[in-house]
Amino acid sequence: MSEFKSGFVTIIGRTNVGKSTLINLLVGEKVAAIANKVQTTRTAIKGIVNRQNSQIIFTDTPGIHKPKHKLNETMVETSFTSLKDADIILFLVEATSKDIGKGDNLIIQKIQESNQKAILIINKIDLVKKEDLLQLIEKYRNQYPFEAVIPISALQSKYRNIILDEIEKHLKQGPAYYDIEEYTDQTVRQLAEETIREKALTLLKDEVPHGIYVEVEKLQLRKNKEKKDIYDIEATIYCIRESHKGIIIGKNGEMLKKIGRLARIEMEENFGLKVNLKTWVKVKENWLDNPSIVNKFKLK
Ligand SMILES: Nc1nc2c(ncn2[C@@H]2O[C@H](COP(=O)(O)OP(=O)(O)OP(=O)(O)O)[C@@H](O)[C@H]2O)c(=O)[nH]1
Ligand SMILES: [Mg+2]
Repeated sequence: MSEFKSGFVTIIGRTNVGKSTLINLLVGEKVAAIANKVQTTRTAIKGIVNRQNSQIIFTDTPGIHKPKHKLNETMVETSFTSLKDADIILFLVEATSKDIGKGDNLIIQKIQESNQKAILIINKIDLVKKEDLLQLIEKYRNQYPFEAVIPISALQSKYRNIILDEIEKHLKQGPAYYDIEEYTDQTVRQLAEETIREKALTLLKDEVPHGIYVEVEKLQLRKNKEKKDIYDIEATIYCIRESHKGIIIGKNGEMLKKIGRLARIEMEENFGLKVNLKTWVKVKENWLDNPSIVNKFKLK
């Protein structure tokens, strides 16, 4: 029998390049919120992959960007700190970039400082022509000695095993750190908060979704009349302005209903049981710079 291997893999990259889409693809479960907006992921999230002879623990991180407030600063700090715990780094970039930008160069510098092995993943190849992709690969290869360069689309499952096989090659002998039933380090409460926030991010525009955080106040498991398990979940969506509150609730409460409905459907699917979800909206000005709230997102 071949030896069992395990290791920690941190996924890092600029905001919106597809890191969370990739961790979900690799784990095969919804562990991280995805949105076509910048700064979707706010904290480090673990996703666990169990293979026949290995266990790989991935960490999805907030996208690297220029911080504008305390929350942003904490997010970027979390991402760079997560590099230190990694055995292998997956550096994710977008195939649509013409050159290696400032943010990507900063990440390369941090990878170098970490002294860890790094694999470059070029994502969103569905959006580019082959010759442009080859040029970008060449540029990155000249910039840093990556263990491998893998062009992918995180929307296509055929790339899953290509990435996992490559990672496995670099893993060292080690134990399974997590039970095989576990696929994330997040609690049901955190998953619920992120699901609601993801739906708000997807449905809302401009700066409204970026000023949102969600807090689950009640999470209770009970049996319904048919003796089936059901979660009663009550959550508050906090936003930074009174005008945002109006937008989140929407005309006749339509927007809030829509956010709640989509979140409930996804939670029922992911948790495998019924969910009874109630949501409220409250204003909390300046929370983005409030250390006691921002600490919630800090690396623990
Ligand atoms: N066309 C295309 N879109 C993709 C691909 N992978 C991800 N996306 C989209 O890119 C957007 C951002 O994806 P996320 O996974 O949220 O990106 P992220 O890097 O986690 O973003 P942050 O958490 O903000 O740093 C979403 O709209 C995804 O659907 C891909 O291979 N091709
Ligand atoms: Mg993300």
